[in-house]
Amino acid sequence: MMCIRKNERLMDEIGRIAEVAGYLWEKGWAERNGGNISVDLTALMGQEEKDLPALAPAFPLQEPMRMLGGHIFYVTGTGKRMRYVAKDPFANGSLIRIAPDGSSYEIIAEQPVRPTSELPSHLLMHDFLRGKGRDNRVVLHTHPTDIIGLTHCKPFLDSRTITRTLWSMIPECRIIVPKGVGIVPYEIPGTMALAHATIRQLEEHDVVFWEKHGILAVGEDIIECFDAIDTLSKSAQIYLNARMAGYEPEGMTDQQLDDLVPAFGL
Ligand code: 2HA
Ligand code: ZN
Repeated sequence: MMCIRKNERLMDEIGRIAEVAGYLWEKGWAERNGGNISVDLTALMGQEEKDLPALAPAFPLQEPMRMLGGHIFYVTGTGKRMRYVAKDPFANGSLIRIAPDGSSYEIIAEQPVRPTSELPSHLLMHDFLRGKGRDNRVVLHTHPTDIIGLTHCKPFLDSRTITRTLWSMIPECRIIVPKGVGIVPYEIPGTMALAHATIRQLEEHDVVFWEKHGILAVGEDIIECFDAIDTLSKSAQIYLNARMAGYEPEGMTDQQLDDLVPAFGL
């Protein structure tokens, strides 16, 4: 019997997913089943692994994912908790294979765990970024308290304003999130409307804030996606702590921010 656990590179990547799931819980960003992760593992799998039999009948997708035919993803499970994904990623998530025409998916390993309610969003992000020729492998969604808090403040529901504010709290933020953040006005979680509004923001950004809900980051590496969110959260905390202490933080100047561009080759 084919056993994906013998594939070391695959298991290393699953290990990184579990590591990040643990951070999301420790950070307090993953109450109950909050947040979800998907990672494209296709490049790490051999043909026999890619051809594993389905564990359940195929599930149709609301929209065909034409760029994702034959791709295999690890996806956290619907209703599953990050703190348990950290301990047992295969009991709290599964590997899914997209049909060659992109119209459906099958669960192929290790247990028949149904994917996250945000699967439509995740797959649309992967499909969109592949269509743009980007080797996007990771979509990470989580609920950072400080960042969600900022999205309850109208003036911050503007990409330029929130990006400028968060960048100016610490130099690292300008360096680690060089494209700034996009803003998606409130939409019902798990809907295609939310997914489509998000891909419009991914034209220019790798990190998007969902109003009164959370944050979504895309990229090639799950640790780097986590780092981007972590750095934005740090900036948000500095800003909010200053406001709670009764002063408006000064922030770095435009010149100080601009000087980072040549210094770090941004
Ligand atoms: O998985 O975070 O957005 C639960 C959610 C939905
Ligand atoms: Zn969410």
